Amino acid sequence: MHYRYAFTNRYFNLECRVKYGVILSNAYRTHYINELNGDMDGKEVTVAGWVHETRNIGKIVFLLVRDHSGIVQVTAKEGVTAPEVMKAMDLQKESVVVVKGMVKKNQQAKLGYELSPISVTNLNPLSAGIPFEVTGKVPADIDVRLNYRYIDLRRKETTAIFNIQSSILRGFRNFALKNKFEEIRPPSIVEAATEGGADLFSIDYFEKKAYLAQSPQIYKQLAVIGGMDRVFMAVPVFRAEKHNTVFHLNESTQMDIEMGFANHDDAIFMLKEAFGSIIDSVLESNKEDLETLGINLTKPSIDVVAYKDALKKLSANGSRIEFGQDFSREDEAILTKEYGEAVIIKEYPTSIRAFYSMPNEKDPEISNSYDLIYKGLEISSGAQRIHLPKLLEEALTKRGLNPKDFEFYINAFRMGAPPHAGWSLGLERITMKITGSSNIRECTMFPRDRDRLTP
Ligand code: AMO
Repeated sequence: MHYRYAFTNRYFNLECRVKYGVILSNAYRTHYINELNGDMDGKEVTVAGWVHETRNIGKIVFLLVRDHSGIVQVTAKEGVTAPEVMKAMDLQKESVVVVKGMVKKNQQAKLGYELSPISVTNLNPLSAGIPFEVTGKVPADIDVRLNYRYIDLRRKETTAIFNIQSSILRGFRNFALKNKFEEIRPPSIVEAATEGGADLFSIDYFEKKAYLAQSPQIYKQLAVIGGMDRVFMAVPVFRAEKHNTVFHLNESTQMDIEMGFANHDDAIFMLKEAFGSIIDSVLESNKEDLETLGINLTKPSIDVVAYKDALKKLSANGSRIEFGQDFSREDEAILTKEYGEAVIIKEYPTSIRAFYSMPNEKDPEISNSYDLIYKGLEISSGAQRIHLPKLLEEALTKRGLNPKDFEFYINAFRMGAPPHAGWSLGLERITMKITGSSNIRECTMFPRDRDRLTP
């Protein structure tokens, strides 16, 4: 179905087209640039976007106009184009314009057609210099790009990353909804730590001290104890980690689930499903974006390997790791080489996991915990939780923490808490690995790190 209805504003009098329920155009344009084609020869259209390139060779003036979907050449010729339109095309790069024109077949144009302009309107004349080339002809330093992220987003490589990130979130949601998880909104202002006390940002909360949440951990557990059974969320988390690495942010986004009446095997099964759904979503929606980034994305199979077995493989590969230690970056690279692009390592030593991780029934030295390592980086972490209050108190005491400080949390386990398990997938980390980015800041639209608080 293809409907038309009138949609006007004070500058333009255009028609808005709705196709398959999607509003394709609006008050400023009749078409997105990628909707144009040579078969529309002779048709009058209006496009809106930015001036990507300009070329003036006297009797002919070229503009390349870019919107988020593509680039079209606008060609004005003396004797054909009205003189005032030729004049209006004297524009600086990155000016924001509306071009009304006629589609013209032209074998010399890159796309086989171009626009012959009828009117060119500069919507907001530039009043400041553009800090770097968006065409990519002159590479710009990441810090400069981040300072002007709104300009950086006009580069198609940057747009590709965030288009892909949108599909990752959608893939996660698709997985969760398909498997009957309900979306919840945990608070970001909290009273206590969940992932260890040292890395919290403190804030003034009226007469009290409060903190920004390091993870939605407690709240997703409470939702399950409350009987919601399966919950999910994609939320910002805040960690005051002082180190400045290419894998860490001080504000990141976690995609989490928690499920009731479940153990670690149930949660690992769901983690595989979620990962598969995310890769499918990107493969379905981002062919051009992957091409732009030069990425050949495939959906890997995922082995599940016990920590103890992984240690043997690592030792055979020359690693000095011993039981009770976490994997180094080098170890993670070896594991990827040995087990393939994606591998889940389970049953980590209890001593190196968060206090809420359930010790294994047969061997309490190991826990019912797991990580997903993708292309050499931990992108997800989870565990079956301790749902027995006595065991929870013991786990806290073993780590030198005072159970009294966790009274509100432990109390919830005294009132009918079922066994439960869950995990968290780091949005920026998985984006990093899917897009082949070497710095996590590339995959965060407005990153927060040790030195960056703006824009
Ligand atoms: P964890 O602390 O391992 O687990 O975090 C889960 C995932 O979040 C990502 N991540 C980060 N990404 C960028 N910068 C950081 N500073 C950062 N820290 C973590 C990683 C990591 O795998 N509550 C548990 C999860 C659970 O058990 O459900 C937790 O937060 O991809």
